[in-house]
Amino acid sequence: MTDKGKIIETAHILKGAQKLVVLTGAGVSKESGIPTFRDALEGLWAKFDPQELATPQAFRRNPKQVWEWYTYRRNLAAQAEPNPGHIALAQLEQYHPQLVVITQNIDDLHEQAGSHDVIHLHGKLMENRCFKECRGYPTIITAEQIADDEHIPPHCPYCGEYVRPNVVWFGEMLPAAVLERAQDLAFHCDVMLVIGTSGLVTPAASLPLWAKQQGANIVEVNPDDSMITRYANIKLDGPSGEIIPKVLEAMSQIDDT
Ligand code: BJW
Repeated sequence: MTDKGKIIETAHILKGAQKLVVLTGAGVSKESGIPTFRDALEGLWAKFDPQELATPQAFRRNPKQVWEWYTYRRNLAAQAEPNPGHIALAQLEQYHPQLVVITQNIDDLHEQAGSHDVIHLHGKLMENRCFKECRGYPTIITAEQIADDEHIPPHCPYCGEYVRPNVVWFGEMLPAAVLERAQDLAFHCDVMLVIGTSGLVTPAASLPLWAKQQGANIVEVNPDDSMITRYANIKLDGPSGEIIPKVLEAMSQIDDT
């Protein structure tokens, strides 16, 4: 099938979906200037493997280094704006007002683009919590609470332990309620649109597989092949900032009469 044919078929599948769910990964934010997790980071951080830094062990070993890595990424994210892929996904709500976007991303570009229901599987980059969870999980620490603490990383105002970003590192459980809701959506959708993920990291990578096992159509958007590609019903090759707006445009041209 031609690329145009695949876009049109995708438009029909998405428009006809009873329960559409979107799963996104780092690729959807790449055109906003946020490097994907497995892209080599540039400059100062190029010599570090992100998989070595995103762990509680790394934070215990070298809290300053991990904190500074997140500061670098927070600065990048603060300058980033939603790209046409985020915006087109938010506009999908005109066809599916209850649309849920399940994202592995810790940025808030889906929300900035106007998506109303976004599930963050791996937490939120701009939030902090106590490393000891001294007041229960999660012990969120606001920016005001650490504004006067110049130490890197700052200290928890309740117990004095270090403060860490409110994200999910390797070897940590995903927040139970968040994972349960995502699993439920995967089990009950009839179409899952999977965008910009390598599909290497579980349990997020299992969501499209569970959906597929329940009979859902899987549509993937990714310029490269991923762990999802082999069982996707349709694979759209290309950057999401180009592909998703084209799908939305094709949806608008479907005659409903
Ligand atoms: C485009 C594009 C464009 C480019 N348009 N697309 C062995 C030992 C220990 C643990 C494990 C183990 N084996 C398995 C595990 C479990 C582990 C895991 O999966 N590890 C794998 C690496 C093997 N998972 C966990 O530990 C999870 N917890 C858990 O399972 O708890 C139970 C348990 C505990 C202990 C032991 C076993 C089980 C937690 C996972 C947390 C992941 N956290 C991170 C960091 C978040 C904070 C941060 O960002 O700093 O989340 S890791 C990182 O990967 C980040 C991402 O959300 C996640 C997924 O990455 P994603 O989004 O797929 O990005 P990339 O970069 O991989 O891919 C980008 C894609 O975009 C590519 O395909 C490009 O082609 C594409 N692309 N441009 C569209 N323009």
